[in-house]
Amino acid sequence: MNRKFPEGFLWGGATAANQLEGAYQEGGKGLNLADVLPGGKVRLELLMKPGFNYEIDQDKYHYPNHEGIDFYHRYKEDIALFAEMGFKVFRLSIAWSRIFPRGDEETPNEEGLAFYDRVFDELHKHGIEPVVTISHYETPLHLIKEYGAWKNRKLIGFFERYVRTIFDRYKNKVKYWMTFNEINGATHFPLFGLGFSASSEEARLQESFQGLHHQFVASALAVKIGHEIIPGSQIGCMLVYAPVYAYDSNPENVMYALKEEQIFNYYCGDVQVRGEYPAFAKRYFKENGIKLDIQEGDLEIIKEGTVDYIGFSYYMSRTEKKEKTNEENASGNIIGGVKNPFLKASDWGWEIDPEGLRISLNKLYDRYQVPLFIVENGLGAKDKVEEDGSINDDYRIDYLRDHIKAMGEAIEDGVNLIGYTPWGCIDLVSASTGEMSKRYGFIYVDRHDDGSGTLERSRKKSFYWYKDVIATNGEQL
Ligand code: BGP
Repeated sequence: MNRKFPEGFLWGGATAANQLEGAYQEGGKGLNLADVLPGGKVRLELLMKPGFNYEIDQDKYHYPNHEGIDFYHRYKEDIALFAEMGFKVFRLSIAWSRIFPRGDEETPNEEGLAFYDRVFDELHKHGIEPVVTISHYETPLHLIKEYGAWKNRKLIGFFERYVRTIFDRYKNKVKYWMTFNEINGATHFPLFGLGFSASSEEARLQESFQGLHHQFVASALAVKIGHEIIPGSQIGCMLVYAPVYAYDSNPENVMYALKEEQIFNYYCGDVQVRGEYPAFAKRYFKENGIKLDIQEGDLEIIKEGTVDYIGFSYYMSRTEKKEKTNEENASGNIIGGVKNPFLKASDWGWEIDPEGLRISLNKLYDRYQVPLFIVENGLGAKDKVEEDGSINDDYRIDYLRDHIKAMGEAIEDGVNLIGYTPWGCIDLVSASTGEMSKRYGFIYVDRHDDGSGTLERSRKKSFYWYKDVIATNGEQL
């Protein structure tokens, strides 16, 4: 018998606007970052190297986010399927450029606001509570081209206007919010979260830590404003969390792993949860030639706008060694590290480590003592549709079962975990590769890497399995 989860545990699934909505030029929406990212292997290369060129080359590439999985027109059907699985919550993001098409105008786009009204109403009709990410890799393109995105302090003011607008509009419909998706990923791949790619490899740290400072102020303002406009709202940060293991017990490797853990995993959490820059930042900045421009009043805002909970994504752990050779690199894992001899990896090289989730939950709770919410987790895999139309994704069920067991253990360890929304509960466009064939869903979508397919939805084996998990509150795995 498995562990039953706490009463009221928030089971559900997670998505982001740019990866499922499509309709990229409908309803008055402006272009955003995701609209200019081509699909296929080239995406990862472009994402990781400095000097990304934002000009759309329609003839050369396919842009999978333009159509997504057409949630914009099919949300009713999709929400009915989520309800059939028994979802308590559904995580989605609001595309900033649907609300402010350019990002810097004074008046919002009513059609964009009305679209999310319809989506939230539909969710509530089925008794599903929305969990909204305010910014998920979707900076309006105009803000990128005109202002240099989060490099520029002006973005704080534009973001403030955007959050006031959506808090006001949805105050009776949305209680759970998160500010910036995977905010700490910015130092590795600034393009996604900060909307700019570094001007050079040498400039990457300076530019991304400055961009992060602007986001910290913006996020803290959002928390303050949200609490004023929506009493009782829960506003969280969102981290990409991969616990860092030392490759072996050599103290030099242990220290190296600890330092990586501090700067990658804890830096943003410390600022957003504790409201202060951590002590270890000073030395790191000095050694890496980073100088932050912090203006008067910024630190007070950060102090006053601490988050209510930590939302985080968990896909894998990371193993570190001070001196590593090329062959030891964990291939495919975009966060880096060396191969862990104890772990198997997904087809994309992401190491599978359910025990690492229990470790993560313990570490995060020990450090912060605020409620934790796993807002992404899952296995990207290629699915096969059988002749009778069935999809037997036992590998996905195995992955999720092991991770849910680890969550149960962590709760028993004393961790306050409030919910679980596996990533891509319906197949959608992959963020790092732009592929459709890297699937996470309980619901299959007939759509392929080249843009072909009917977009028809069907239930995978995992759909029925997850439905039972929710119905028994985690007891039947
Ligand atoms: C996270 C992002 C998601 C997402 C997921 C899976 O980093 O927040 O947007 O897509 O990872 O990654 P991928 O789609 O690259 O497999």
